[in-house]
Amino acid sequence: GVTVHELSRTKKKDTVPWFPRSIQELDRFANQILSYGAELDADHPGFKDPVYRARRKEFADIVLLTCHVFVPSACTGFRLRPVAGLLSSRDFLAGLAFRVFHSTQYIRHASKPMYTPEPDICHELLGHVPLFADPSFAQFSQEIGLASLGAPDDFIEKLATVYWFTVEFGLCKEGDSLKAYGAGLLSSFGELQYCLSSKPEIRPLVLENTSVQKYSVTEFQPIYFVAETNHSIYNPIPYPLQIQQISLL
Ligand code: HBI
Ligand code: FE
Repeated sequence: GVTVHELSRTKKKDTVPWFPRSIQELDRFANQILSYGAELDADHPGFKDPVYRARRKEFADIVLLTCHVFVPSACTGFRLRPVAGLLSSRDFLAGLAFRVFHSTQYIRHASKPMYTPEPDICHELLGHVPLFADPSFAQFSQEIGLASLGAPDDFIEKLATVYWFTVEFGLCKEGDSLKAYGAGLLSSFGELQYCLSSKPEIRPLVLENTSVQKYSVTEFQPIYFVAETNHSIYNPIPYPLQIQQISLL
């Protein structure tokens, strides 16, 4: 005979304790922590400090509210790899080929909270990470990375420029409205308002033109490119068209 054991989280006789069988199943217990602070020993300074306990609970509660946005990132297999600052376009794009996104960890200088010329952790987590949850966006990111591997410098520059005007500062159409999807816009309170105002120039995304457009990294963009939207808001460029256009560059 064959003995069948039931997987169970309750400690019934003859059952195997439940265990995760895929990375997604870790989500099942991510929110089931033991009672707040129970792991803090009675002689730990945090045990008797109500201000500390309240702050800790506040952060944990914020995570419960937000993590549903971030958890699906695991679905596309994209990973964040820490890096201490800006990488060259070639190196940064090469990471994408392996579904690796190089992410800074530091936070912008306190004297200018509304603008940073360098990526910082706010930009990475508010701008880039949520987009990686979308399978077609993840596919597009990997594709632009694969196209960069071993490519000559002038081709890398074009790919980096396309990346700039799409992933970083792209606008798209959603029905009749114009929407921002670029990470540089989603992580900038000021530029998000500005890009949808009447001030900047809006041009259609045509990769032959977009890939050679000059840009500045130290001020709001004077020009944005709008993708005609198709399937989902995170898929500004239909994937087959993307491959075709990349090979045209
Ligand atoms: N380096 N660390 C880091 N993070 C980025 O987002 C980044 C980069 N180097 C280049 C880059 N982004 C892009 O703007 C393009 O040059 C590919
Ligand atoms: Fe960025």
